[in-house]
Amino acid sequence: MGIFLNQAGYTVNAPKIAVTTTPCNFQIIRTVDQISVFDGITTDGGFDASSGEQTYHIDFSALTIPGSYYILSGDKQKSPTFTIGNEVYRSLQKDLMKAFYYQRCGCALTEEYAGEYTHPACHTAPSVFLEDYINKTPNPASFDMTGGWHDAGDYGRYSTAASVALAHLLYAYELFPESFQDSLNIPESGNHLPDILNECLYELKWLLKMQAEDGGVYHKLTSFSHADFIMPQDDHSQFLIYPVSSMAVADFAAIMALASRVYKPFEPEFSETALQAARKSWKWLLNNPYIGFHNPEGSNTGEYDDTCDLDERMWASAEMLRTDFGFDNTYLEKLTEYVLSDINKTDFGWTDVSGLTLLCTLFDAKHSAGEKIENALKAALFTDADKLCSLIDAGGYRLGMEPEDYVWGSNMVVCNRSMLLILASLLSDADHASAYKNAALEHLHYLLGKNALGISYVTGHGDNAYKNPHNRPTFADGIELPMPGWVSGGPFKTPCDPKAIELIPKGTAPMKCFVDEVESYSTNEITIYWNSPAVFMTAFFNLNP
Ligand code: G3I
Ligand code: 9MR
Ligand code: ZN
Repeated sequence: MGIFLNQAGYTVNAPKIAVTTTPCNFQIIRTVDQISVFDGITTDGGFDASSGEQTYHIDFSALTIPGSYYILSGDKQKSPTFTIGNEVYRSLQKDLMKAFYYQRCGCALTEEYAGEYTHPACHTAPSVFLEDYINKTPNPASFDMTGGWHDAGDYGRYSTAASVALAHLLYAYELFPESFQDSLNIPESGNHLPDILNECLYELKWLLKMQAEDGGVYHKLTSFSHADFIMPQDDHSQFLIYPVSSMAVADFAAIMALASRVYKPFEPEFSETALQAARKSWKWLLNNPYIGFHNPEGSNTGEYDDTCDLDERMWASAEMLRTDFGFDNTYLEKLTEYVLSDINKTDFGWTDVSGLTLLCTLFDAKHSAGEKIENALKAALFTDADKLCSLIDAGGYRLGMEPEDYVWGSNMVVCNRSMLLILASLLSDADHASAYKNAALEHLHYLLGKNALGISYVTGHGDNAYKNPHNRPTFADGIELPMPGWVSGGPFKTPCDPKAIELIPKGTAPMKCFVDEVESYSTNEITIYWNSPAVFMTAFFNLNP
């Protein structure tokens, strides 16, 4: 039961289709005066495999007058309120981006910038190598590894997760710079950098500390076990430098090459440092095989284990080629080898970063990779984009998702697919561009409430936004509402935390396997790389309403 729609709202000329599960007449009521401004009857939306529901569509695309509304059905169901207007995603984008500031580690969050979500500096003690910690080495070497963003609801900092989040943000800035003019009210605001670059610099400077002398990059910096549900400044556990993984090295080379390019006009010195760091890690990659990562016995912090590093290496080669063209022939050699192999080319998550290759290469104004590689990447992009469009037309909730796609962090899959469709839209002719754009937009609608639970998966945005993210400060700070602008991981078809297992009956349809409970880390955590693709999406739609 219910009427499900984007609770943040719709841009004026966007198609607007809400979903419900019973056929009915409907009216659209303007909230200022409670007057009905539009009416109609539902159409058959078909069976939706991911929700297990027969759906009906409420199409009000023809309503293009800006304002605030809700839908009232013949059987007296009322939808959440929504706005029509071309600025509807502006505060959303700002909050999604500001969220990264709240993750800053190693500095105090002051009232001026953090409002009520203040806390003193956290995790400022020196770190030691995991090996020394396990062997209880007397007087172990210790290092200043402070800074960066907390990864998620935990206090760890992980190189691959960091790189992927940074990539979504820096590419968003590179493609849609006009969308990042608003101040985020962070300590650096008003300086010579746009705030997205100020915020990313905080993470990049930390990430540089994760590079070893020989160009290797440590996989993660975490405590041995997750902290209790306490504020970050109260977590005094020893932070540990875990071993190098080849995924971390390749992601590092890629993100430093990208950063070197993006920061060059603003911070030439940092740009040069990033380039030198990238070259060093590239060399490491040429001389070393795949090195995986697993936690040692007894350690339960995030693993980000990955059995294949070819997609990371492919992305690194693309970025090195574009930023450092002409410096080293191996960039193009390697890129050619990977792109012409049969590895996937279209994912944007932390396990599979292959799509970032496409993002880097197809938007390179110098066309450093050449036509053959560009064509191979384009073919992969459009094949997948068209598949997603067919899925949207086949599913009642109009989403490029299948039941098996509801993995841990399914909202990232949703956002990543939207990114892919946005790229397809940017790279195609006017006719096709609008179809891909509308397909991408359906994913934003899903995230903000057009889903079988009618939940907005962004804190503070929507009448029925979730409120209890698995986030340590949210639990420990004693403040009623969570910080705004956090994307939840979302439905997970096989939830594996005790709270979700207790509350979600076996056999529940994938799209409904979610609980808004602070304990549910497998359905309701937050992370930097679930927010970052949402920033990418909203930056595009704010510029192209
Ligand atoms: O790779 C397989 C794939 O082959 C298979 O089809 C699919 C079906 O379920 O599963 C895939 O593996 C999943 C993997 O993520 C990659 O998507 C695992 O089942 C799933 O358990 C795993 O979840 C990860 C989770 O950590 C547990 O390792 C999440 O993606 C990842 O976002 C999450 O990350 C945690 C960090 O460890 C710690 N910090 C918080 C963060 C968010 O919860
Ligand atoms: O809180 C942790 C969350 O950030 C991680 O994503 C998750 C998987 O690594 O683990 C959570 O911590 C749980 C731990 O794994 C098991 N004991 C309960 C912890 C949460 O209350
Ligand atoms: Zn911290």
